[in-house]
Amino acid sequence: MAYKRVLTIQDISCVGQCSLTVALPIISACGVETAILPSAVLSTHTGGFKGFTFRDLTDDIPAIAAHWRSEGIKFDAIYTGYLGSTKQIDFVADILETMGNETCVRVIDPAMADNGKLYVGFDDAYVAAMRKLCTKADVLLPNITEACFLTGEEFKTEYDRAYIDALLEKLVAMGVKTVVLTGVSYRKDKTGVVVYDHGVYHYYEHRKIAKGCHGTGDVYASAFFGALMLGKSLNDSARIAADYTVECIENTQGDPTHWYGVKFETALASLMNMIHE
Ligand code: PXL
Repeated sequence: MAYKRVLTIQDISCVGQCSLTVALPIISACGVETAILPSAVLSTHTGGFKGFTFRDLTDDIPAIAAHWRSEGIKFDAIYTGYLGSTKQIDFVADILETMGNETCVRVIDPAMADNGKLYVGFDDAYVAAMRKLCTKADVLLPNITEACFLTGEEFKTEYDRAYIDALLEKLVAMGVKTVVLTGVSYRKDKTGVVVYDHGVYHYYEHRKIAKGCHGTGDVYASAFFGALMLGKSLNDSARIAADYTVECIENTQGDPTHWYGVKFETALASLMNMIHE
């Protein structure tokens, strides 16, 4: 497998085990050179800490991209996550269009919502900009809440296959090639991930351990992306990332002081075994 250089664009939450502090170690551990573009710097993530700081890096992005262009830097893949502002999304769209090489794979996690609600600080304008960005995705990685915000479908906690099919079809109608939809639960104590690739539906079901663990979307997306970069198929990458994320949650369960993220470091060895199988 050729050595790959990828770019990931998301925030640095200094404390909280999400976004870049998760993506960089996981993707690097997969053996992939990982360049980063921080969208913002926060003292912590926004999901439960009070009084966090927020430094928006939107205005730094054009100069960073211009420098990379002058150096002739291109990427084999680009993976975007939590972005810092509505204006920034336009800059990120430009990077997605111009900074990839000919075979560049563009993976977008529209990290903006969970459990039926937008994250603190996001509004309808942000959702509209994210909707536009998502049309550029080769692989889109939403949870059900994000899929609802992107498509205008009603958010439901109980649903059937027809509801999920409608979400997937609407996302594809936006121009997305492949959707990896996380947190799809058809029965008690189980959840799973749907890979919808060019109209073909594939479901990987796994145990549901705890409800809504923080940062698991980023852990999942990073492991999925790392596995995909190593040449694993979409379905295998989705399964490996799910098994890894479940193990991270298991290793965190029972520690009430660790409410803000998952101990993803403790399961990296398992992830390595799975991706090198
Ligand atoms: O895990 C998603 C995420 C990333 N970055 C920041 C967040 C969140 C979720 O709340 O607040 C800053």
